[in-house]
Amino acid sequence: MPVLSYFGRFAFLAALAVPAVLVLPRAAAAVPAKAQKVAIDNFAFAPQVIMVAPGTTVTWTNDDEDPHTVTATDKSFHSAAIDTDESYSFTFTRPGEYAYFCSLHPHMTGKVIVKG
Ligand SMILES: [Cu+2]
Repeated sequence: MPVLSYFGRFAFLAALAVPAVLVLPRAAAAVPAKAQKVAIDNFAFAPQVIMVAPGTTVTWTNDDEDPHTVTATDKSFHSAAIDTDESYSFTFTRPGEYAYFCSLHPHMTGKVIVKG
């Protein structure tokens, strides 16, 4: 029967297409993995200000001989003391400006700007 065969083909294609339509927007909305590095060197964060996309994981690595921390001014993130050659990571999901400092040396300041 040509009509059934046509319908059968349509149903088969529709069965393939519907899941694709349901899945694709979710895949497109998923935040791709992003990473950004900040060095802690000579009692300073370098670069001092960075701009990242939402979903970015920022990793601070201490290149100094002294321990440092990465402490958000609004307390939204806070590392423990980071020793020489150790690192701390935080993933920024929400747009905004995140000022931070080193709680051991408060004159050390930096900022992460998360922009969508
Ligand atoms: Cu410090």
